[in-house]
Amino acid sequence: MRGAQTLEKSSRDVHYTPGETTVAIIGLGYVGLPLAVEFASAGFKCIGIDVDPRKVKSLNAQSSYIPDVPTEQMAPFVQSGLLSATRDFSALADCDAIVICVPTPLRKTKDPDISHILSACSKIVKHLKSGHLIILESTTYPGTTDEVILPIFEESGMKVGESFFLAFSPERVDPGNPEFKTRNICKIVGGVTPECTKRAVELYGHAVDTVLPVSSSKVAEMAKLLENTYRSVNIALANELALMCHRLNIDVWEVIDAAATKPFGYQAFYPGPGIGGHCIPLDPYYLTWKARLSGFEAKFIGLAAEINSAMPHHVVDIVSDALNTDGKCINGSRILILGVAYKKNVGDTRESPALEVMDLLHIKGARLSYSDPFVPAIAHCGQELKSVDVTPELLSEADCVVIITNHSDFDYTAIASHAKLIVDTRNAVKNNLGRNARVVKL
Ligand code: SAJ
Repeated sequence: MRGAQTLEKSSRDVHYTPGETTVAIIGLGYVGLPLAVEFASAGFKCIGIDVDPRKVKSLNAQSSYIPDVPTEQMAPFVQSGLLSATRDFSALADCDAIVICVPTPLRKTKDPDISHILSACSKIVKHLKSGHLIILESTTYPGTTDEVILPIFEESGMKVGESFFLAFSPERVDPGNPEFKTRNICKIVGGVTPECTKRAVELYGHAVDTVLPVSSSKVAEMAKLLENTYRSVNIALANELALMCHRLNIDVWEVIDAAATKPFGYQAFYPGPGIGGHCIPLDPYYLTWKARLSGFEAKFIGLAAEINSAMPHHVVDIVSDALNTDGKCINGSRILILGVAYKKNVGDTRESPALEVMDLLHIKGARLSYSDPFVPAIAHCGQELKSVDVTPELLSEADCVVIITNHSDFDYTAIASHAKLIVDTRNAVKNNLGRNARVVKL
């Protein structure tokens, strides 16, 4: 990879050796657990530290709770003692490197919430010892590593780049991605000092195929935010185009497919019911918040987030208009939601737009049910709603079927032939399906 650095090793540069080095991974979620397994498979003793006793218990019982980490891949490392988990931060005393993979959500005010990072660092500093390499992987705003975390560790009296080493390396895990896993996704690494960068590059070089050193932790923090803000902005463009095409009575999906024939200079993004997940809805706010602190208003990024977060309301408007054409209103209508996960073929409902669409429809009096093969139950308006099976009867009884998440498991031919009215926010019901239903697309 251009700019990537292969590891030129000499004895003075070797600090981390399989069989001798112990790596601590703080946070055993969808980022930390795959990383722990990669280090273990490279021969490093790996200690996972998590505040959730269930994760610790499951790992030590050789049972994986992360779909991307098969139990059969993880179990042998637990069995051999290479991989273990604990809730006790004192285990850090036996570690040489510490990687922090904790969540970075947003507060209700859409401001960054780095409390999990601060909590981890306040525990690490109690066990900080000479030679420790600490790497933050959690997505955060530029400056977190050297303006917030570094002072916490330097309270110990130790000097960064000399007695301990600190770097940032963005996680780039894409849950469910069959092609790109932790090992074969280029790892960007930016240290607080050149020696910090060098040591982090050396360590990751054992667990990841390609490592790219950059000049600072800020560059590494910013690169991650660019990656995901790029998606937010382009998805917002697709959503705004959909709003435009809806008024102009143009099929936005056909427009996008036509544009996608351009072999260069264009990447297809698609409109949808809004954006969900743990990254794209949040990351741009980390960027705009930090920019605002330095007196810069990132208008473009903020507007994109506004457009994306307005999409659930647009979906409800389309449902209302579609029912109205049938002489019905949302109030009292039986509405079946297909797919509540935040994207296709996953079971994660975090920030899922489906939940907001359902709340808005509930407020307007809809009689709601949902089906999602990946999500057996959700909390909805203070009660538990269970996923229902999609049957011909259920489809024909519904006044409107709303496709929010286009899981591959759904039988769209059957849906199109039994439903009366479909609002399709993902272009899932292709035009060529023999259908009884009237289909209204985003
Ligand atoms: N979405 C659209 N239109 C699109 C693409 C996505 O509406 O054209 C929606 C999805 O339905 C979802 C949300 O946006 O609700 C986010 O989708 P995503 O495809 O960005 O998936 P994520 O949230 O899992 O993003 C992750 C990110 N990975 C990391 O942060 C490490 C992102 O950088 C990846 O590019 C993305 O996966 C991916 O490519 O799948």
